Amino acid sequence: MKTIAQIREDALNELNAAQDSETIRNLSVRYLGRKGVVTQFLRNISALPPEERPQAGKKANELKIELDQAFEAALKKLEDASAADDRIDVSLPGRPAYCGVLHPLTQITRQICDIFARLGFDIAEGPEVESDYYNFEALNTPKDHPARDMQDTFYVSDNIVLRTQTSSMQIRFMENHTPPVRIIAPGKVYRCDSDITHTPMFHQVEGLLVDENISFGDLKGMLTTFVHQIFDDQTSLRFRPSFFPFTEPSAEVDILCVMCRGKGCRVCKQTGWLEVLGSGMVHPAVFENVRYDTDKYTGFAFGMGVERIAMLKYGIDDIRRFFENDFRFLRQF
Ligand code: 2NM
Repeated sequence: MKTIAQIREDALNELNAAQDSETIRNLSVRYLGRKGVVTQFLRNISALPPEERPQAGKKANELKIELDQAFEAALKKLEDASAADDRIDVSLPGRPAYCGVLHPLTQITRQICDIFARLGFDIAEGPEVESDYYNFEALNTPKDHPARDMQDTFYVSDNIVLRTQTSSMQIRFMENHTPPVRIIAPGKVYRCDSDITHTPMFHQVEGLLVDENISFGDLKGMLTTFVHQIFDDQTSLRFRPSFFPFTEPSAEVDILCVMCRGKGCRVCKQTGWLEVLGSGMVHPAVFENVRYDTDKYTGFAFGMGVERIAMLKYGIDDIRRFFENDFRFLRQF
């Protein structure tokens, strides 16, 4: 009898001290397993004097049930505690609430505008739904010009289009202001076009400077300064002859390929150069449309795609990234 009481006390003390389920399971094996202390005791009952056997057997069986229940209860208590831990792990770091950022196109538009603001340009903004007159006719773009085709321009009605360039704004401005004029027109423009470098809506900044004695040299100086500020002042650039209906002469501004530094690669289509701007001396026909004296005034104009500048500056190869609104992309700039 004394031994049973002793076994019980030892087992319960050890269970009390147990901290984890493995220790408890080991205790269970050690006391109640096939070779366990209680099991051995029951097996050895036959060695006791006959009159003690019934009582010893009864006590040992009771202890077996008591310990079994105690071990089970202790295991369940541990499991419940760890389940509670699964619900709230107070040691987990909090989820960060990211701060919003300016869209990369907003940032680049502002950088472009800031550079020209320091060069004395004012900002002129105007309608995106534009008349055929301001978008094409006043800009010396003839009726049979391919840009006026339904394939290239979004028509709202016969004489109303979504503007294909922001120069329409410059016509509006010139109608209401006499030279000197120094403006840039940033904003959205629309063309029926869609691939990895074209989206049906994109952003442009176009500039216009009109005064007495403005020459192609002024255009070159101004645009060289701009390119050196928006990229960096070591950037090589060239002026390449081109054509626009609203300028004569016209020139494309190229920078040395940022990827291969002029060696020729996939990005520059093996030419070593990347087109960044269109420009030219304003065509006299445009000035006549806004009643500027073509004997007195000359001017230059230029236009650039904001997406294109951003893609070259940041090495982005797909224009659609700008419009997917994936915060992982947008946050990088
Ligand atoms: C360009 C390229 C060359 C341009 C011309 C005018 C205006 F109104 F004066 F005629 N504004 N912008 C121009 C000239 C735009 O974009 C590629």
